[in-house]
Amino acid sequence: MEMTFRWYGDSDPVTLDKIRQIPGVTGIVSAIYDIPVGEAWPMDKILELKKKIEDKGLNLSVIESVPVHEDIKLGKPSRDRMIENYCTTLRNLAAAGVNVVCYNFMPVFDWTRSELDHELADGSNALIYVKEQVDKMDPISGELALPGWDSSYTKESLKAVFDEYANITEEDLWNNLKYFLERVIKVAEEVKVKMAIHPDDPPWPIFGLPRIITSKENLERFCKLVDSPYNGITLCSGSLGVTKENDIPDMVRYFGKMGRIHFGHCRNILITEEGSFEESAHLSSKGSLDMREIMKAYKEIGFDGPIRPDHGRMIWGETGKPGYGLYDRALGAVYLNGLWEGLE
Ligand code: CS2
Ligand code: MN
Repeated sequence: MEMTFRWYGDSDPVTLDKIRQIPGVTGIVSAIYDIPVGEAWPMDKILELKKKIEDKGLNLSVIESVPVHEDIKLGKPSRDRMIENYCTTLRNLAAAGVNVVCYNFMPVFDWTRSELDHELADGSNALIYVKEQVDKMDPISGELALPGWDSSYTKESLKAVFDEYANITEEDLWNNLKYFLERVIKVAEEVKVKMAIHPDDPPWPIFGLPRIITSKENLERFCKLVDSPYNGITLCSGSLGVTKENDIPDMVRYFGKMGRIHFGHCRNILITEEGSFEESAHLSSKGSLDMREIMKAYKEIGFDGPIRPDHGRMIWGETGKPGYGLYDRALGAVYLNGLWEGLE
């Protein structure tokens, strides 16, 4: 297992100099943020990113994410050109020595929460999801924005994309995902890049938009869409773990033994009531997931890929990108490393 940490590039207040002082973190998870979704990532930008990271003694272990253009998810005719570009990016990443790529297939929105700085009992601030509040949110009012979301939408373009999704069923989304994978995995195999889909967060349909990467059954279906070891998963415990039916250690063992887990996101969450949750500290006793059992499952499958702590709370007065401060994620990394060492 390689412990990694997400870095949002030069504008990230959590600098590489800080990250490299976290004991046991050797890998960086990053991306190129200034290329429009759907365009190919040029070689020089990839090499520049890699050099910055390696100059600090760290590895560029994972790209999170190479985003999938909405036209691909919608199955529009323009998707062929976008998929072509996606394949070029994979070839370029491989040529630069990067071999794990994370992405997701969630329509329009990435992760969704109702509050980004909810104060927990200990005075720290966390992202939370309260079903009742999300149910009342109007995503096309133009007033909502979450850091995980594509900020390039205007009120009008958001309305337009919602209209397009009105005709897309879950089965359509499965078909569009299959179409994408059939083309991309062929290239991934050729250049040896492990593709790792991130589960939907939360793992249920939101704002009337379909979501399919949500459960063991659906992940199994996903693996079979294109039955290749390069068609794999980012097993995100905090995304899948908010429904009790998703047994994370079981999923780690099951998909791990199939050789399909290429990246682990290890974070805890506290289910507060059905359909609602808080992002707790990583420690097992603070949330609903048994983190030791999860790490034990990774140990059992002989996992040697990258793992990262996921979102952290804001503690010790830190401010910054919600979920992506330094302190609580660093505690998470060290805690996960401690569990791992204890399981040796
Ligand atoms: C991440 C996602 O911050 C997060 O929750 O796990 O934004 C993740 O990067 C994407 O869903 C993967 O494409
Ligand atoms: Mn995640």
